[in-house]
Amino acid sequence: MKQILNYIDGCFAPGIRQFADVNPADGTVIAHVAEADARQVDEAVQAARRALAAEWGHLSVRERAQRLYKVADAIERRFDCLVQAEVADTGKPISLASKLDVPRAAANFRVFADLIKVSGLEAFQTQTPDGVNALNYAIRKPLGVVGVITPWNLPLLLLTWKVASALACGNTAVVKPSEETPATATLLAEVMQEAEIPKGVYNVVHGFGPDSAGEFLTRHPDVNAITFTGESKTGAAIMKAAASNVKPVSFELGGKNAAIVFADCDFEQTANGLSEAVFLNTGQVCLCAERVYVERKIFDRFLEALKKKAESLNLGWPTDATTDFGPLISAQHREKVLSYFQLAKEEGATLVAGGEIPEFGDARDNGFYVQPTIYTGLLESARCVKEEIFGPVCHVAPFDWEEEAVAMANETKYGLAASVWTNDLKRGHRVAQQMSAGITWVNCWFLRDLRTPFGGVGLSGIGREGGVHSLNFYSELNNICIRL
Ligand code: NAD
Ligand code: 6OD
Repeated sequence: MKQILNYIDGCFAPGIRQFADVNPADGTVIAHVAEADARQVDEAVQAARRALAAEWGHLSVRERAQRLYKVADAIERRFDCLVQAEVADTGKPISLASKLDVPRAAANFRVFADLIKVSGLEAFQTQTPDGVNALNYAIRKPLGVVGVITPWNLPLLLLTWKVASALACGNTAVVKPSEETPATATLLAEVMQEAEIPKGVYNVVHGFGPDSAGEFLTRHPDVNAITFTGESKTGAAIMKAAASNVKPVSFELGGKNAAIVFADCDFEQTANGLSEAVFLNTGQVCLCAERVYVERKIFDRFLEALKKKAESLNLGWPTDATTDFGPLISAQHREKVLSYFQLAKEEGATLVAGGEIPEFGDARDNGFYVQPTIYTGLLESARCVKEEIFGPVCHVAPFDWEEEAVAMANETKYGLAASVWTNDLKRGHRVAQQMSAGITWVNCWFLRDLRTPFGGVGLSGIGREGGVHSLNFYSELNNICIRL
């Protein structure tokens, strides 16, 4: 059986015990994962500290950028192997992993290598009222050792997005990938070796959250900052753990994202776009729309079109190139999603599509599939409309006025993403600017120039990463003022 090891100080290391890595498409165990204990987490942190002092923290920006380009090149050389590992771990369709996850992993290293080379800060020549001149400028310094904790939905994409920017700023990293999807973090260690990243710069510790590698990392006094993507309540637990050492945190958390569809939209483009926004990655993207508000004039027609799209998705083996919808990540997560299907019934929803476990008559029946699902008829106060489900499911509700749609969309404690679908450009700008969300798309979804800010408001997160916003989180700004 394949072993997935920790990576500490440039060496692959077994753990204190092993846990199973399961393929969500058929429930089979595909690997044994080495679980790190507190001592190994400490070894990883100390290795990262040594690497910081030895070389990485002192490399010139140009040299650091060159190494990160080598990582991007090495990811591309191992493209097929990374795609296969990601598909087996997550159950996502191979077409998605090939188009999104692995290309983005390489792009993350290139973008932050590019950015760090041109991220000069302002310098001001200044003068006091009594005529003393000074030159005032700031420099970036690494924060130190960054703890990176990531979820299972886009494992390599989200991990590299944080690791690339942390390393670009001269930090070293200890990463704790999700226990559900450990493979690509360890494969990235092989990539780092191939790219000659010095030992200790990138370390991987496998395990779980509370009382395991995740918590050991967040509590460790020699970890200087924590960057985390995952559930809002996990963010709250990590914040508490990080508080005792006053560590900076960057949090990308859950969402209950709204889409607003106006009658003047491009109907076909919007139906396609919304089908993607609701069902991509089996609805397991933090940016997926779980609340869809449609102008009453087109409500019935649009609902019918979305239903047709949902029912035409090909629920297949993730490794099949024609599959566009795979399983949920785990039996436990499927239980959660199914409990919301049950709750929707109890809350009085009308089922439009799906709502069941599909039957295949083959080994996929041992996997964790559910059907793409659409509901209508719930009150805005229903739990299914308020709480993040993180599955292939949306509730569609009608609206009559723009102001009403904006108010309903913003009636949430979350605030990660929103989308607005209209051919009226002024309305697009007007509505987008009123959304309580970190990002609002107009007539598109999940598109983003990697230099722009990403993050959420409210329960959806703290801070922004992306472009210079990442560089600001991952560096200490040292302000220097020289009397002239
Ligand atoms: P999760 O919070 O359960 O786990 C995420 C990671 O945190 C895992 O590695 C886990 O082991 C670790 N962890 C759990 N408890 C911990 C603790 N007490 N201390 C330290 N580490 C701990 O999330 P998940 O189920 O893996 O992912 C799904 C969630 O992630 C959804 O809520 C989704 O919206 C969110 N998400 C957000 C974004 C974003 O960019 N905002 C992106 C992807 C996913
Ligand atoms: O676009 C990104 O960079 C990003 N972090 C996407 C997150 C998706 C969440 O599932």
